[in-house]
Amino acid sequence: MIGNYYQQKSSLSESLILIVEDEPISAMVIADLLSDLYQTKIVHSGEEALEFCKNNTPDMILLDMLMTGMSGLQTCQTIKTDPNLQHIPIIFITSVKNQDDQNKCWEAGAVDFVNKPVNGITLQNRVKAHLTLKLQSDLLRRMSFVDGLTGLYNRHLLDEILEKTILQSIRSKTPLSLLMIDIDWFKLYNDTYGHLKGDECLKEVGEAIRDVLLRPTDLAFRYGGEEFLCLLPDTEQIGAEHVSQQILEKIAALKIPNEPSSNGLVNVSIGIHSSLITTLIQANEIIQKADSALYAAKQKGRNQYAS
Ligand code: GH3
Ligand code: MG
Ligand code: MG
Ligand code: MG
Ligand code: MG
Repeated sequence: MIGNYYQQKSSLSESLILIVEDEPISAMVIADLLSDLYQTKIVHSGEEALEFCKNNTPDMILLDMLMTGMSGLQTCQTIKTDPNLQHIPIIFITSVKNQDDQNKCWEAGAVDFVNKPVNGITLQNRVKAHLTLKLQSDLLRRMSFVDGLTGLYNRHLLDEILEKTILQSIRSKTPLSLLMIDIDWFKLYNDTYGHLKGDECLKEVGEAIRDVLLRPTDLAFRYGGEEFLCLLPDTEQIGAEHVSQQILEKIAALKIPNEPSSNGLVNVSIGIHSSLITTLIQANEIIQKADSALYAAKQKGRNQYAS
């Protein structure tokens, strides 16, 4: 769920806390202590918690240790090995005092414990402290994944997720498309209009590319100086061509003058690589293929796509 990187909660009160507790009365007591301050959701088993997390991303999980079915420990272990969920802080709420059992929870990735019966003030303060840390680390993560100039994702995030995206498309047997986009004659643009205008142009082109991508799973990155990369999961060649055509049109419609270019405007060239990946390949192999296609588009005269 990469779309999450764009969402940033601005205040603690927007936080969603998932309470996982098999005793309904205990669950209600905990929820009552927190529901005026945060969004809360109660589920009664580890299985239900995992189901809920398929479509929701809580900011914190309060987890009972002893439950019928999946134990709290097993639930914690499962969440902490899921790349989409592992950043969620988990606090165990438990009457288990046994040090060995508690050690296992720490090892599984718990951030804290609150003892039962719950002291309301202690619970509220622990939750607040850990949610504050979570908000700050989300903000840092977001900053480290976004390019400062264009607001698109950066190369750092691409490196983090491309391999996972490849694995995902092998598993789901769906084609993956990559677009490598490069502004035409951009060195001459800078030479003609100056570097600051160049920066403005990069921003506008980046925004235009992002505007074309409508599916939440489509992602746009600033790959390098004046190069952008779009990652289009579950998209075959024809879909990638359609997106590329729209990007060419959207950028043409910006009508940013670039005198040295053949039509006097800022244009881009796009290299498309689409494939149904069946065996594991390296991330840089498919980038290389999109790059070769980009080279072909440049050779054919720029302001077009090629594959
Ligand atoms: P081509 O059509 O073959 O792509 O020609 P080009 O001039 O665009 O290609 P080249 O790779 O020679 O030039 C890229 C230029 O992009 C050179 C560099 O000054 C400029 N550039 C890279 N990053 C930035 C940036 O952050 N801001 C500005 N203003 N210019 C940048
Ligand atoms: Mg219980
Ligand atoms: Mg370039
Ligand atoms: Mg170049
Ligand atoms: Mg260029």
